[in-house]
Amino acid sequence: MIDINLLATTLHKAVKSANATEQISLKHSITLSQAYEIQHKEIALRHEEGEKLIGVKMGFTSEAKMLQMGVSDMIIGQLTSSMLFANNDKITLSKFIHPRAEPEICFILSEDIEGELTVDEVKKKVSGIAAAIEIIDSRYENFKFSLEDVVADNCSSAGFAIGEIMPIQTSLSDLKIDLLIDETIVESGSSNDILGDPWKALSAATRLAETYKIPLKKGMYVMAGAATSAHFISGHLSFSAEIQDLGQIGLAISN
Ligand code: OOG
Ligand code: MG
Repeated sequence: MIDINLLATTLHKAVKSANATEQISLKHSITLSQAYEIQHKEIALRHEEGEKLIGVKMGFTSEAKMLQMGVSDMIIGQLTSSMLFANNDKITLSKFIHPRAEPEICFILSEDIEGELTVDEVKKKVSGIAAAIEIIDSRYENFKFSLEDVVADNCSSAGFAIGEIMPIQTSLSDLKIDLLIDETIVESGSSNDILGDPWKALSAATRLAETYKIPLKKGMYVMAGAATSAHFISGHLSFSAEIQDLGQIGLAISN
């Protein structure tokens, strides 16, 4: 028997204590829909502590990420108010377990969305686009997981920051995307690496949000998923994302 509440509480404690926990799949076999139930329960525990849902994130929308983590399906996670940082904020490493950074594109929703929308439809539901950086921090030992494990762990969501919000450009074709650590480029990719077109990630987010009952509301952030593989940030001073036409966003690191 799977105890959804217990598994969610264990993951929530791992978040709060910044101590890794064992992969669920080593002991239990859970389905994808049970994994999303655990994710929802962990988010409910955050709500009880006063956090708010402020967006969603897509995961594994690029081949680079699928290869790096050894999984091959798109996933959706939930972004809460405690995860949002402002440009140049200093993050405290001890609040994370083994954080990694990855460069992303973020959409801001101009209206509530219900149901699955096509690429053409989602383009009319966005008020702005920004360069973004995501901090992922798997709550599992050694950053190892199955697809169900990572979904239960809210897709490793731990932090994010967005740059200046830009007006919508309907073509996000072939924009250069760089991840910098200590001001040196460590990964380079293209917006085309995100499902061939980041707008497809937003359309996919509407499908997964509908399937797994995650509300998409006006003003929410939707992260399209990393274009490159992610890098550990421990031992460094800063990291940033630079995206052609969208600008840059960076965070500083303290111990
Ligand atoms: C899971 C999160 C994946 C992305 O952008 O593909 C993700 C992980 O790699 O830990 O955020
Ligand atoms: Mg990501």
